[in-house]
Amino acid sequence: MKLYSYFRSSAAYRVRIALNLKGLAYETVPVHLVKEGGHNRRPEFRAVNPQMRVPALVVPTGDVLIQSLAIIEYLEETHPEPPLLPKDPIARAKVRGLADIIACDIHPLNNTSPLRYLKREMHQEQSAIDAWYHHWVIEGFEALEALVTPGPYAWGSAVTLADVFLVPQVNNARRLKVPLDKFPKIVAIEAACLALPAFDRARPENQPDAE
Ligand SMILES: N[C@@H](CCC(=O)N[C@@H](CS)C(=O)NCC(=O)O)C(=O)O
Repeated sequence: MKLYSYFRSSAAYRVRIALNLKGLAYETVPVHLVKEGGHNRRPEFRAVNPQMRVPALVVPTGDVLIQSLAIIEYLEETHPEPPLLPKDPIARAKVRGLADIIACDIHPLNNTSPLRYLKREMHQEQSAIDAWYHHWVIEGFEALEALVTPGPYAWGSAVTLADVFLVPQVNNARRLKVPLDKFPKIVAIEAACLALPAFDRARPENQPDAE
């Protein structure tokens, strides 16, 4: 498989973790999201993913899959072991709910395109953009801190989709200097996950395009 990725992209980081957890080999194709206005905007990448975002995964059929959640669900369906969702339907919905806080409510407000739009089109100062970023992360993390049940992972003793989404978002929050002292459970879950080789190998600094 071929993963179009950028070392700092938290959405690509999710897919890297899932591929590693499932023990699946893949080749990284780096797409620089910043240099020269973003290599993701070049026609050759637009032909891969018309949305011009990473991740995109080329699977063995030759199909290109986009959107980290859809990609990870494909991996779960084609390679069910180890499972990323519990068996019980209620627990599955709760784990999906944790992942969705990040995928649907935190990340879309804070990712590259909206932040760039605030700066260029809305002419906001960097301090206002940072305040916006911090606000949405803190609001989402407050909910997550109340909902997770570390044991030591976000949903008990097995790694789930919730951890796959949480660890990259925490990495992002650290990079943008969001104070994490109010979130001891989240920080403990991150530490437990990063002790696993599948998470460690997926870290931004361990990618071939890391700067
Ligand atoms: N919802 C998408 C988000 C993908 C996304 O926004 N990726 C960012 C990097 S984290 C990106 O490629 N941004 C480039 C841009 O917006 O120009 C997913 O989960 O895959």
